[in-house]
Order: sequence, then structure tokens, then C-alpha cells
Amino acid sequence: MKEKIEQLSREIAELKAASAAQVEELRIKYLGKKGVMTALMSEFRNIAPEDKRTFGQRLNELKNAVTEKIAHLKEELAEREDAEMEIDLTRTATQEPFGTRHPLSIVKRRIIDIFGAMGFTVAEGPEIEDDWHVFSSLNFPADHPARDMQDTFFIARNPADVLLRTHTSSVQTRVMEHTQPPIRIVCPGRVYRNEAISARAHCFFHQVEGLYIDKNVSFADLKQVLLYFARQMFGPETQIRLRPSYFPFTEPSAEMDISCQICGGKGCALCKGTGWVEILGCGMVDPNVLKSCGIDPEVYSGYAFGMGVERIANLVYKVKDLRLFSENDVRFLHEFDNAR
Ligand code: 2U9
Repeated sequence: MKEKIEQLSREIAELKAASAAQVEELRIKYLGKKGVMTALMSEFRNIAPEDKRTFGQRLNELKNAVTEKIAHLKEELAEREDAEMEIDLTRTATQEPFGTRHPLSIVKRRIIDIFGAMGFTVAEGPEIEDDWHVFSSLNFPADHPARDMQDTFFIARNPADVLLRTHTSSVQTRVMEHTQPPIRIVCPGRVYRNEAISARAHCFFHQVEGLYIDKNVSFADLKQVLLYFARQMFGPETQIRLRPSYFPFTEPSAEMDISCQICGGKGCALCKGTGWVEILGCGMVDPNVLKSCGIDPEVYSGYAFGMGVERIANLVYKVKDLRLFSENDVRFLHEFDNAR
């Protein structure tokens, strides 16, 4: 028995396996029901009682050694397999799902494309602005309420006012400062106003403003351009109407309505029974504005218009709560998967 145990100990120390199947074979050979260890245990019954303690101990040590050896062989094999596993570096990567374009981006792009077809190019400028480009050059009087902290976010007040632009008109003033007419631009961008956030107002929103300055530009030109825009944006049946209004930077000024998309002009909840929905403001550029930006109002005239992208998107997509546009809830955003 003693020799057998010693010989098995040596044998076990030398065990090797090249595959999982071989490890399993070894396990069955040594630890299986009909295996080497079971046979030794049966022989143990015939050992003289005075030797039982010593041999019992040795048998246990042998069993532990073979169990450990088999576990070790298994581990070694798994490590070797990992190291040898081939990675195909030429394999195509898995396709991640694409995001979707934001509804405001879709609408903004549509507006730009429509005016682009009429020869307008895009101009952009800074969101952090100074008083001159946002207010003074645009004919805002010194005591205009927009200059108030309650309406405008000021970054600094002294020595010069630094503020977040409240409209993209500042982009047009910057272009006019260094470009002589003809100027035909649309200015998309984010603007900021100090408003309490609700379903109908936010402290920032997006605008597209337009400006055309040349010799002999008239209000009739403005009206035709806006009619073309309305019909491209809202459909060929769309009617427009212009109502007199007031802005410091245009004279005369007007607000433009389109015939209601929902009721076609008969009167409904969206148009509050009037048949008309306001979509933008416009007018002829005030001569004071041309002058302050270095353009001679005796030679040139121009028109301008401005619209809120959220407002247009509300009408196109029938979105009732403005906050949905800035919360970025993917359930909302994915509704525009197939939108143009
Ligand atoms: C220059 C001269 C004139 C841009 C204009 C409007 C009328 C207008 C509003 C529409 C909804 C702002 O987003 S809104 O709240 N805009 O009504 N904007 S004319 O006039 C200009 C711009 C630049 C140099």
C-alpha cells in the first residue's frame, strides 16, 4: 500500500493534458466511481487497525493532490485557449444605431433651404454680444425695455455692456459693417431672453432672420419672398396676410399670418377662431439702421424679417409644449426619425 501511494504521488505530479477531453479522462481515471482512488479506498479496509491512521492520512493527501492537479490542468488549458484565440482584425464592426436629427435642426435647415433657393446665403455670429450690435445700431432708444435686466441676460455692465444676444439681428449689423450691398443673408442661431420657463416661453430659443439690401428694394419684394416661403413651408394652398406692427429696426413694420393649417381658415382652437396664425415679423430696414452700419440710405433700401424656429416647428409638427425641444427625451426625438 505504501509503495502504491508513493508511486501514485509521483505519477500525479507528472500528469499532463492537451485538451479538455483528456482532463476529463484523467478525472474519471483517478477520481471516478471505478477509478484509482476508489480502488485504494477498498484496499484500505484490509489494512491492519494500527496502520489505519497513517494510511488514512496519506490516502487523504493523495486524493487532495489529484483533485488539485486536475483543477490546475483545467485552468492551464483555459488560459492557453484564451491566449491562442484568434481575433479577426478585418471583421466589420457592429453597426451602432444612428441618432436622429433634432426637429429644430430639421425645421431650421428647411427654412435655410427655402431662402437659399432665392439666393440668400447663411451668416452666423457670436451669441455673446455687446450693446452696440444688439441694441444701439438697431435704433433701440436708450430707455427701451429690452435693455432692462428683466428682459436681457447681462454678462457685464461696466465699462461696456456685454450680454447674450436677444435676437440674431446682431449678425446682420456685423455683416453690414464690413460689406457693401447687395447683401442677401439669412441668420440662424440661438437667442436668449430673461423669461420664466413655461410651455409657451423659454429663456432661450432659435431664430432665423433675413436681410436683403440693394438698390430699389421694396415692400412688394418682401411680400413675394414671404409668400413663396410660406407656400414652400406650409403647402401651396397657404394664404398670407400682413398686419401693421412696430419694431425699432424696421419702418414700416408688419407681422405676417398664414391661413390656419388645421381649419384652412374657417376658425378653430389653434387659430382661436380667426382663421389666421402669426408666424413672423418683418419690415423695411429703418434708414437709421442703414446709416449706423455704414450704408447710405439715400442709395440703398432693404427689407428684413425674423421668425422663431420653435414657433414654426410647433406648427409643422403640432408640438404643444416648447420645453420638449430642449429636454432631449429620446422618445420625443425618435418621433422625427423619418422627418425630412
Ligand atoms: C437688421 C435690420 C432689421 C429683423 C426683424 C422681426 C421683424 C421680428 C421676431 C419674430 C418672432 C422675433 O423670434 S421672434 O420673437 N422678429 O418680428 N425681426 S424684422 O429685422 C432686422 C434685422 C437686422 C439690421
